[in-house]
Amino acid sequence: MTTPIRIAVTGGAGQIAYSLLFRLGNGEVFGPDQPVILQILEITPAMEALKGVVMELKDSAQPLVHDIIATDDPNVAFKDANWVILVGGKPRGPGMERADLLSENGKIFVEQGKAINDNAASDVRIVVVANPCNTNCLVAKSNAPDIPADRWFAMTRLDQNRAQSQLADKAGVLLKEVTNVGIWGNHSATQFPNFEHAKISGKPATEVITDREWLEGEFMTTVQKRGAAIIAARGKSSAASAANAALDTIRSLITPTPAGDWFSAAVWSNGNPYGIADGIFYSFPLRSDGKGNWEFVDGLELSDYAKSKIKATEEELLSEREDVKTML
Ligand code: NAX
Repeated sequence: MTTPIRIAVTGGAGQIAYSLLFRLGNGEVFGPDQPVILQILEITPAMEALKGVVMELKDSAQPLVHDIIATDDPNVAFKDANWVILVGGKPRGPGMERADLLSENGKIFVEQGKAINDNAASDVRIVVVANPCNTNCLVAKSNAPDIPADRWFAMTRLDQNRAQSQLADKAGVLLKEVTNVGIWGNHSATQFPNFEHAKISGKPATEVITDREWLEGEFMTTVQKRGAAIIAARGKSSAASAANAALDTIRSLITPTPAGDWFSAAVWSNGNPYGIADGIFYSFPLRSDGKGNWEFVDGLELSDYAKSKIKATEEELLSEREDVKTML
């Protein structure tokens, strides 16, 4: 029998986890023959709610789920974990400044980075979803000195999926016709959803959608501010689409990237070919060999417009790093 893989998920009683947990054990990501053990972390006050989620997971009777561990101890949750999906965090409260949000979440990621370092499996890979995800990832990675830098990812896949969908709608084509969408920088309103290298049916997107004003205007702001638009419409932040993007991120890392295409995640910036500063988690277009190795997509020529965008989001990440420097 195939040995189960252990997947740790934090924020297990939250809304993203409520979509995510039920799809980790149904075979769609790791395959129909790969059993999983779910190791779910919550804070102590949410353990009762987590109990209910565990009951529902059991009631889903997914044959690939070999065990479910629910705990409020990070050392238990991350024990021997092959994948860690960090979803749990503190939301921005009323009157909270960005620096407060960074520092409140930073404390969580110091502790969790250490616990991952001390407990996870030697092949562990970590995807950070909780916001501000790029800088949370930086804090956790900085507190996990034994884990190689290339195992850490902050999620910008939801932005990529949003951008792909906007381009497909505008061009009136099926989603699969839109490729080479890359998200650059921070998962925030400064991100650059790069339409200049995107393709639609194999042609440059800018040749298919000739309305440059729409691309630089409505397209960009729709992607950058989609999170707020969903809150305004639904009264709650995006959850199912965020869980879906986390699964897409993992799938992209464990399957070879189709020839000529790429996907996005924020990764350790050292060694990037675009002159972005070292020592931050910055989203780039990436390719994976499907065996756990990824590389930067090299050689993309950036226009002056693109250069100004990728710089602005780099500056924001450098300033976020400044805000958490005591935790690194
Ligand atoms: P919820 O508030 O529904 O759930 C978060 C859960 O995390 C809560 O149950 C809370 O008790 C738990 N938690 C808090 N501190 C914890 C800790 N130290 N250890 C373990 N669990 C802890 O939020 P949800 O809607 O699920 O969103 C989770 C995170 O994803 C938020 O930070 C959110 O901002 C972020 N998002 C990131 C996105 C991305 O694209 N990267 C998009 C969606 C989402 O906004």
